[in-house]
Parts: sequence; C-alpha cells; structure tokens
Amino acid sequence: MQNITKTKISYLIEIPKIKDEGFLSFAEGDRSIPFDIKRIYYIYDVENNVIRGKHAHKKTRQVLFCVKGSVKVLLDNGDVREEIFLSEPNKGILLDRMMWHTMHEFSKDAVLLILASDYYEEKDYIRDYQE
Ligand code: T46
Repeated sequence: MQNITKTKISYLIEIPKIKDEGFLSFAEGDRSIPFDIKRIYYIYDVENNVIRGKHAHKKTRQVLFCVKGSVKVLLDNGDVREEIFLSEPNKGILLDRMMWHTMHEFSKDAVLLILASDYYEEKDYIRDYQE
C-alpha cells in the first residue's frame, strides 16, 4: 500500500489530509488501517514527565495518531528499539502485536488517538518485559 512507509521496526501510516476551510483526515478499517477496527480510545491531559504503556499485546494490533500536540513513542521488538515522534494528525504508527512500547513526553495539549483491532481484555497484555 502506498500510504505505508517502513520505519526501523514498524510502519508509518499516512491517511488523507483534505484541505477545506481547515483540514479533515479519515481512517478506514481494512483500508488505510491494516485491520478491522473494533475499538477506539484516546489519551489526553497527560503530564510531560509521565511514561505510559510499558507493555506489549499478545494479539491486539493498533495504530496511534497524535491528533493534537505531540508525543514520543518508544518501540522495542526484543532485539531493536526505535523512538517515533508523533506530531502530525494524519501520520500514525503501527503498534503490532508483541511490540513492547511506552509513550512519553506528551505535550500539554497532546491527544493520542488509538485505533485497535480488538476489544479491551486485560489478559491480552504482557506487562513483564522478560516474558
Ligand atoms: C496501549 C497503549 C498505547 C479500559 O478499561 N479499556 C480500554 O480500552 C483501555 C485502553 C484501557 N482501559 C483501562 C485499563 C486501565 O485501568 O484504562 C486504564 C488505563 O489503561 P493503561 O494503564 O493500560 O493505559 P496506557 O496508556 O498505559 O496504555 C494504553 C492501552 O491500555 C494499551 O493497550 O497499547 O495505550
């Protein structure tokens, strides 16, 4: 797909940005997003010194868009680490299964929007890095 660019250990997904008295971006399951979207959630009003995440998912796949402000996402596949700076509302990062991740340095106005392939289930989380 043309809108997907490989990063070191993941993929950057670019969705349309339509200029029309402001901008409009849209994401579609099984099209620009490489899975059917079952859940969305968003994270906001996070203090700059907070580190969120610190886990991996057994089966859930996700795409993260910072729709306002900026945030850094650290990815770790067990062999390689990569830090991604998200600051453009139409550019998201694929967070594939079994990818350890943290989100940090949220800007004051940051809103992180996440599209997920599965419903929330605590047993899908791996919270122990060694595991
Ligand atoms: C992830 C990163 C990017 C729910 O009840 N339903 C939900 O859909 C979610 C996502 C969370 N929760 C509850 C579970 C916790 O009691 O919300 C609370 C905060 O979740 P957590 O501490 O896991 O938040 P983060 O920011 O560390 O991680 C979140 C997602 O949970 C996680 O799947 O990949 O964002």
